[in-house]
Amino acid sequence: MENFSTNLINKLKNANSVTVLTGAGVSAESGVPTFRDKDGLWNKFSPQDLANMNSFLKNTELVWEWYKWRKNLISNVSPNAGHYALSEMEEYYTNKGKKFTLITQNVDDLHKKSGSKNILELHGNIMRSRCIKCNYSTENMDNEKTIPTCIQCGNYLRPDVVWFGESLSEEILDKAFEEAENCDVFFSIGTSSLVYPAAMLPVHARDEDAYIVEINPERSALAYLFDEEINKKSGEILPEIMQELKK
Ligand code: BJW
Ligand code: ZN
Repeated sequence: MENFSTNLINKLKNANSVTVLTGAGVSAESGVPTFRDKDGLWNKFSPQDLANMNSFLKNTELVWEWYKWRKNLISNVSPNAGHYALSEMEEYYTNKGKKFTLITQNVDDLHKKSGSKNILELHGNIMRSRCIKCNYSTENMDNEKTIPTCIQCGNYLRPDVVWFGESLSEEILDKAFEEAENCDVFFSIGTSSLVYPAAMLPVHARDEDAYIVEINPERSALAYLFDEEINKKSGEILPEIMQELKK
């Protein structure tokens, strides 16, 4: 148990509500590249270059090529021990009649696939596409087409994710802030804490006196804020935390 404090386990045992924010690092051990990785196939483009509407309108084929590559990669990987530990944590609290909320910035389906239920997807879901004109939404786009189009109106489909400069769903974001502000323990796991408004969530949790914990092998941009920093991989640490919690 040298990787985390007994204080954390005590807080978790006494918590009535636990909120977790995850980022790309949680899926890294499943083989999904993170956004700011140095060695990805796409590292000549930063997410800022690709994940915005201007790029989509200017370089539609390139942006779709990137998304199709990622969709394909994501469909072929499985959740890792970190995802499973989080779904076990949800079960642990809900079985006790307590609250557990998982807020994710990830657009992959790995939390769902590992059995988590109460998930707030802040940045959408890559498996869904929607029409840029009529908003028709579908999970079954025509993968053969270089640029998939809407079966209702013929306009371009786009991935149903949140790009830079776009607003997050107000309903999901309000709920995320509410759960951050009303929890006893807040985890920020596998995120660089560079992208807003998600990066504000631990700040709000701390302001409302939650015990805030970061799990990340590297220190994030906001590491200094946290009550406890666990500089290890989530797939290694989360199962250990669950094991202690269940004792
Ligand atoms: C491990 C690990 C292991 C590795 N275990 N860990 C100035 C101030 C404040 C805000 C802004 C600003 N200028 C502009 C903005 C707004 C902008 C923003 O935040 N920009 C910043 C870059 C400065 N935000 C927005 O535009 C948002 N919308 C918005 O604010 O609306 C209002 C508005 C409207 C108009 C104008 C201005 C404001 C929208 C943000 C949407 C982000 N979208 C993306 C793409 C989603 C679709 C897709 O997937 O394609 O979301 S970008 C990308 O970043 C993706 C991620 O969800 C997000 C966060 O990345 P994440 O998850 O943190 O990944 P990484 O790669 O950064 O980090 C991985 C971490 O894991 C690392 O730390 C590793 O160490 C760690 N790790 N292995 C645990 N095994
Ligand atoms: Zn349409």
